[in-house]
Amino acid sequence: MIEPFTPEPLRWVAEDGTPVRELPARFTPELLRELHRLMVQAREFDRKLITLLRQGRTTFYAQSSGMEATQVGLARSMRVGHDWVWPYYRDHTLGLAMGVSMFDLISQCLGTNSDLCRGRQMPHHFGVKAQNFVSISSSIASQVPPAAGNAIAQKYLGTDEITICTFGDGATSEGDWHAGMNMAGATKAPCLFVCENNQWAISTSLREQTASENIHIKAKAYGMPGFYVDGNDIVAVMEVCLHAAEWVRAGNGPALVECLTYRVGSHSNADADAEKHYRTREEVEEWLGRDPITRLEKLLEHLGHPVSAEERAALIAETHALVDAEVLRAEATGQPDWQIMFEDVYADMPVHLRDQEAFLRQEQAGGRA
Ligand SMILES: Cc1ncc(C[n+]2csc(CCOP(=O)(O)OP(=O)(O)O)c2C)c(N)n1
Ligand SMILES: [Mg+2]
Repeated sequence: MIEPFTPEPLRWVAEDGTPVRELPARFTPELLRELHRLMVQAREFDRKLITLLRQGRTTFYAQSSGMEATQVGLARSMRVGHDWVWPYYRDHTLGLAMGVSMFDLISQCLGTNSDLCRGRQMPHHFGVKAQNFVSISSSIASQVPPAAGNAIAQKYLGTDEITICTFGDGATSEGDWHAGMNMAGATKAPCLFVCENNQWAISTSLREQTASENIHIKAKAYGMPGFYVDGNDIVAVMEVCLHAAEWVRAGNGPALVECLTYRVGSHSNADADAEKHYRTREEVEEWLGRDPITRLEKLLEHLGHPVSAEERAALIAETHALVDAEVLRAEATGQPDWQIMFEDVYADMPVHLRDQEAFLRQEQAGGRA
């Protein structure tokens, strides 16, 4: 039994890698190594995409470094392609761990012809139909009411699908968040809300964000259980999310999971060198010392299945090579033509858009007479 509303985050693995609760049988060395692989790949994906940003090949990126256990753990506790995910903009690691290909992600970031949205979305705001991974919106918490609506529809249709809705700590101050939570609670909709509490909303700290002691206690007001979990302990994240998802799937209504983690990098390319402006280097160093990948490596070592330095180096090199190859493959498909911005929305294009398209066509042909 996993208790909601605990004063401290639930944890399975201590920072030194020793289990503090019995490790469930599903955590075989093979699974733990697979989780490790996904987390290292995600970390290196961040590094490579930041390089692409600096080269001017993409224009926006929000890294998830430090938050890999939260996103990979959540991904591995859902039924991919069956459940529906309403994510937020830092969730590319969630997508990767759900099986979204690096090629699709990179194509979206570069806005090439191979991009599933063909360059119409802001970079790093992808959506992929195969995984029921709904298009990301930049407007904080705007995904929460439609996620509740999605779950209400699932309930009325009588499916055993559930909806998973993610957001940051900052999102919980938005009106949309409360409206969505209230709707899901009042209708007992099958929605698993997951707060990726990285303790900062750009430059606003968690303490400035809310007078509540933590985020998960807010669930009480909406008639749902709130679970508090160490978001840098992948075993804990998976166990709690699996438990909460099963509870939701069984028809009990929604649940909230708060994963306590930390964003070790900048918020996005809009605020490089974050700690110089709003947080101390000491704070960042402290959380770098609680790295989720290192903790999993220590657990594997404790269990007698260590990841060697050579294996880790090979995995990093392999990821870099894969990203490089997929960038070239995506760029080779070229940039979408300007006309595509008028396509795929209306079956019959409204008159104002027809006028705009005609205007642009004339401009492209050398300007108006
Ligand atoms: C409605 C709205 N208000 C403000 C912003 C500007 N903004 C972008 S990200 C962000 C911080 C969000 O923090 P959090 O929800 O904790 O997510 P994190 O970036 O930490 O993962 C803000 C205020 C926005 N995108 N949308
Ligand atoms: Mg945050």
